[in-house]
Amino acid sequence: MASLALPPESLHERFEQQGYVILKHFLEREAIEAVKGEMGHLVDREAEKLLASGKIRDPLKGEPFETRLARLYESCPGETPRRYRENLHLKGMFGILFHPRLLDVVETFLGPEIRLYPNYTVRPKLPNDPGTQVLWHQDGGYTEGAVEQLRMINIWTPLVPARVENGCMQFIPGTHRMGPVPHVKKTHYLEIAEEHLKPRLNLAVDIEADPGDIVLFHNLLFHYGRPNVSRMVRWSVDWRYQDASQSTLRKARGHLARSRSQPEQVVRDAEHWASLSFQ
Ligand SMILES: O=C(O)CCC(=O)C(=O)O
Repeated sequence: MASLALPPESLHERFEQQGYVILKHFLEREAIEAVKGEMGHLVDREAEKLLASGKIRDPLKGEPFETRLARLYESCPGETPRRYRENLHLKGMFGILFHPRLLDVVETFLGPEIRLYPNYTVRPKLPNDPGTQVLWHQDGGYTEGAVEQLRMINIWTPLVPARVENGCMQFIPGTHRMGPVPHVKKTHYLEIAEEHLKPRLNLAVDIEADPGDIVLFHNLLFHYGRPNVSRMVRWSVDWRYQDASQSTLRKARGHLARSRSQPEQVVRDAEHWASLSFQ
């Protein structure tokens, strides 16, 4: 595990310029394994459901984490889970969502009142599955209101190596400075309106990353997940922090991750997190 490669000023400068920064080898192995363990349990439950409904005969218990979910749904591809969110109140998620060193970095951007924004997701991006292939968007495109005023930092981290072949993300550097742009509804996801996207697509960069790497990006940065043309599930986690003194601009309020003004409201530990629910 490495310490920060760049001092906070350079991180901020790069974030302001490009709209993202990557912290290599940031998370400890145990934190990642804890998330994978929880996801393994969720996949066990998927297998039990498929077994009970007669859609599979073998729950594939020995199949590796990287491929099991895809193999389980081979016979019913239209029914694959797209994401896990409401069911992430699990002890093993606490270590990354409330990671102290990550919150230290986030605090240098947002100040001491930090909310875990009510948009935290584990994505099993399945091979050749349009339902899990997120289209070009700004995160702010999914929120109504004055999104340009939201003081937020988005976080993305892979649970398996994310490469071009299995659908790593792409970013268009600098696009966060354009402010919010219109999005159009497509079958599964919103997409940035063509007149804003097309002239900039040639500037897109691949964000290949390994487990342990943390990608911080701006709420208005143009980004998408490439198609997964491998045989592997590209598992990843994305979540967001916000200045807790602001409104979320959503019905849900999220959870306090750090606070000097209301320390008693902060999520304390893994047991506390697991006792709470999505809100
Ligand atoms: O993981 C992906 O492919 C897309 C994630 C994403 O769009 C996000 O974190 O906002």
